[in-house]
Amino acid sequence: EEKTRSSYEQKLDHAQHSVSKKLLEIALAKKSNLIASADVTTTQELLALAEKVGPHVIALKTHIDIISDFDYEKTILPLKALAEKHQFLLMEDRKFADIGNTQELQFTSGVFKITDWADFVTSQVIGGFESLDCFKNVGVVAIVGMSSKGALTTASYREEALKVASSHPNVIGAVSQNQIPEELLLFTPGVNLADSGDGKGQQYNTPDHVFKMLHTDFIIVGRGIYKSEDPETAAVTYKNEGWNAYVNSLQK
Ligand code: 5BU
Repeated sequence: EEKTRSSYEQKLDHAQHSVSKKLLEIALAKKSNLIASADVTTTQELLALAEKVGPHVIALKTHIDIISDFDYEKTILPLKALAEKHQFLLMEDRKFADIGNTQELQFTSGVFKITDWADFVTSQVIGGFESLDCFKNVGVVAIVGMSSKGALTTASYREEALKVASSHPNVIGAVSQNQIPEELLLFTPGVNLADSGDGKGQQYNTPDHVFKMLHTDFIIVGRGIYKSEDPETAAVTYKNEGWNAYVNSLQK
C-alpha cells in the first residue's frame, strides 16, 4: 500500500517471457491495462464484441467452451483475424486443474485445440509444478486467489501456489485478489464500476481499489462491458479508469 509499484516500462525491462513482453508493449502502446472478458455464448456475439472492444483492450479473455455454435473455422479463424487487426492477445480462461498428461490433452485436442490459437491460458496450480510443463508454447496465468465469496484460496494456499507460479518458466503471472511478487504480472477480475456483487458470489472492486491496494497490472472486466448497452463506450470508460488508476498508483 505505501510501497511504490513498478511501472510497465520497468516490468518490460525485466520481462523474460515473450507473452509478458507483448502484453506490456501493447499496454504501453494503447495506454490500456484492460482485458475484456467475452462471456457470451454465440460466435456472432463473440466476434461482434471483439470488433467493438478490440482497439481498446490488451487482450480478450474467452471461455471458449460456452460458445454453443463453436466451429474452429467460423469461430477461431475470424477471432484470430480480429486480434491481429486490433492488436490484442487471446487469453483462454480454461483454468486447467488436472494431472499434466490430461491437461496436455485438454490443451491440444478436442474441438477447441486451444494450443493452436490462445496466446496465454489460465491454469490452477493444484496439480503441482510439473502439471504446467505442457504449456510450453503459451504463457500461463496461475490461479492463486479467486474473487468469489468463500473461495478456498486461503493465505496458506496462496503462499504455496505462488511458490509454484514463481518458479515455473511457463508462468507469466497470476490471478489474485491480493498483492503478489513484482516478478509476476497480476491479473485481477471482479472489477465493476456499477455493482458490488452479482448475487451469485462474485465480489467486485473498482479499478482504483485494485491498482492502489493490490498493485494489479491488468484488470479483467466481463459484464461491466459486454452487458452494457454500448460495449465500445463501456470499454473506453474502463480503459481510461484503469489507466488513470495505474498512473495514480505510481505516485504513492
Ligand atoms: P464479470 O462479468 O466481470 O464478473 O466476469 C469476470 C470473469 O472473470 C469471468 O469470466 C470469470 O470466470 C473470471 N474470473 C473471476 O471472475 N474471478 C476469479 O477469481 C477468476 C476468474 Br480466477
